[in-house]
Amino acid sequence: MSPNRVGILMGSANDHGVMKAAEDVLAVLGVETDVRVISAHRTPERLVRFLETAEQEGIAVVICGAGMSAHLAGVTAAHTLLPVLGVPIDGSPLNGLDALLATVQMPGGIPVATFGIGKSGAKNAGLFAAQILAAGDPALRKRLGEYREEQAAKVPERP
Ligand code: RP5
Repeated sequence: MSPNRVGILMGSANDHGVMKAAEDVLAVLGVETDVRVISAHRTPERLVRFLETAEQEGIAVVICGAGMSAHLAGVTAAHTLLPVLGVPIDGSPLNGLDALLATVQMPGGIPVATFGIGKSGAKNAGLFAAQILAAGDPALRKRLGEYREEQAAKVPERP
């Protein structure tokens, strides 16, 4: 098991369609993930149990995706010193604006790094988690550089 794993938590199995974007980009970069459905309000004990052993299990960064009055990232951050990245899910009648505000507006003292609403936010959270890990992993840093180069090569010069 790698000591540099990323925990990907989501409040509902219904969030997986969005959070898979984080899982997929981390797989491309060769970063191991531990993907769980954990709700801050429906399964609060499951969250505490996961965080109690997360560091021993090699989790170095946690990405949390949740919709509506999304408090998963904030409650996770309250229980760990690991960096927590929050992804607001766009599955509500307010199209994720509710989750964005709930995730980004953490009171001072318990930070959550908040990403954009939906799939692009999940993808960027995955990339950002890899960039955090790359600070201590030169091979991953190289793969991230190659990923950027491949991405640039796919952009046409003209429409
Ligand atoms: C949040 O409530 C979840 O993250 C999900 O986005 C939203 C609705 O959950 P479901 O009713 O679809 O399970 O806890």
